[in-house]
Amino acid sequence: MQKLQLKERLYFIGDVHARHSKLINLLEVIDFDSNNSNSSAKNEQLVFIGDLIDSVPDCVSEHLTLLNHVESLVKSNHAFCLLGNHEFNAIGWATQKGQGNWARPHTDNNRNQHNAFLEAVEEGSKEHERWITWFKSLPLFLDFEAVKAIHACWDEQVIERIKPYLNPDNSLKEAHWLDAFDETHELFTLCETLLKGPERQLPAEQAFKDKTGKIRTQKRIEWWADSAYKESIVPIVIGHYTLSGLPKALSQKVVCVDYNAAKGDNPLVCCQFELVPADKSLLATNNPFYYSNKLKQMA
Ligand SMILES: [Mn+2]
Repeated sequence: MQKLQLKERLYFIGDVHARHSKLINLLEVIDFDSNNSNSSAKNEQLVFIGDLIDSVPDCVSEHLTLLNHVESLVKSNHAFCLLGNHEFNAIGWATQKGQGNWARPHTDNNRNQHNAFLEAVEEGSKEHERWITWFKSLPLFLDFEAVKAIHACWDEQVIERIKPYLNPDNSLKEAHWLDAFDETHELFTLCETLLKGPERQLPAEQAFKDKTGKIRTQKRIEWWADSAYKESIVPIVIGHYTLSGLPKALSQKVVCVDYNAAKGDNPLVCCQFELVPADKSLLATNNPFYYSNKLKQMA
């Protein structure tokens, strides 16, 4: 993996799901102003945990301002941004595999998962292409040595196995995007585990409908509490699991920063980590959370 240009402190920001106004508000709360050299931003960096985009119709207008903002923060080394399953799926939707076939099938359900993004960029436009190209450049995981980050699941064996498919910056090599959506290719399962989390097969009578109406025959595993996953030496930060209530660590070593900012006036959450001085005994449970003020519902 290529060497990261790090500062002293990191803020891991949960799944934004196109809520740009909540991000603006959160950056005020932590006094992070990349344009002001007196702001604490000079010693700090943000880590977006993935899932910048969403389907909610009332956030169409926030997609482009959010994407432009995050891209410029990444370019200026004020931030890192991980690939989330929503960006991953959007890439598959926009990737053609020969004659009218798409890496991710153009079903209504697959469209509905990111139709606000498609509407915001205008599907098939140059703007659409530009953001798909940027999504493809995002890393699948980041190792900051004192702390690690990934969208859904840090699985050491899967990470070792996926490395040959990755560029030095941990983005997927251009030649392998079709394989990532091919269920018969090992890359499909590797990506599913890292970006969507491991699942287990349910008995037929326990199948359920998810929030999009799709019948699910598999259930997400709480991998951080599963003995099959060896406890990491350093803390791991994830998003993806849409928690509720007051932010707290999932375990001694795993923090999730996704508190469902997509919905209503739920806050956008971030968690702070100190890199200097690097504390090797760092426990995830010691790190403070910050969250955007609850926004008044716009009439
Ligand atoms: Mn997700």
